[in-house]
Amino acid sequence: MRFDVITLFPEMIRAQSAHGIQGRAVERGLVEVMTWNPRDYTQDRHGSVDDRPYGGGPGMVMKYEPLTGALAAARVRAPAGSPVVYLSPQGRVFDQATARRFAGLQGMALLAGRYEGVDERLIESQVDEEVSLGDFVMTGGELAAQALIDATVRLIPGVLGNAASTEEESFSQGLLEHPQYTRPSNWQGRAIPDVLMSGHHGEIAKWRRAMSEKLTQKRRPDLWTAYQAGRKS
Ligand code: 4FN
Repeated sequence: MRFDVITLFPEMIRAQSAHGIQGRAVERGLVEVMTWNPRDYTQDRHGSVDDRPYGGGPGMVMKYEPLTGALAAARVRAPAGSPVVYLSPQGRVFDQATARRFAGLQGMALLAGRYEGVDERLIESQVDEEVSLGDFVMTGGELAAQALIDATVRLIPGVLGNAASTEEESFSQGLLEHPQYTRPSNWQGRAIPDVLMSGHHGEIAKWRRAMSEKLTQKRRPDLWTAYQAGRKS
């Protein structure tokens, strides 16, 4: 899968595709991440990527021309059918189902904003979908793009060593994870639950399931409600 990211800070995007599971996926040719900087597509002598908002007010707005230039260049390289996704607080909140949908694509272009955002006409004419990371104020869309890429890449077949680990984990089924423990079995007087030492795989699975359900009910009643609704259908 290929990601084309339009950003004024390409180093931010490159940093994460150089490390960990994403780094290995890139090395193995399963994932390609390319950045396009609007700064390289400026029209005026000063190379400005932002300008004052019509109607006045604080802050600056990302200019249409440098963005459309960067997007046009990205589109030449992007696989056919790649949607243009704008990371923005106006978008639908990103979730695991959306990550799954994106992981089925050949490619996608991600637009990360800065300042107060981008000229609305660019969104109307060039953006296929808006996606938000959540309800908080950020200074740029890069971190949201990184989060989207991270969650999507690990779902691409072959990226994680063990195919089971992607969808077997509780969260993929809509539940929180049960508590995890590793050695030593007794740490400063704190022992681990006996069942985990029993070697009884059926009992361990039952305990983990029960813990996942209890934790989800208590901490995330919204997830619990959605999980129960999903089970019935
Ligand atoms: N943020 C809100 C209301 C009004 C503005 C913002 C805000 C960065 C380019 C957008 C923020 C949050 C989640 C992108 C927030 C996200 C952004 C995101 C984002 C610079 C313009 C801006 C939601 C609090 C009501 C700045 C809330 N997911 N504007 O943050 O890009 O993707």
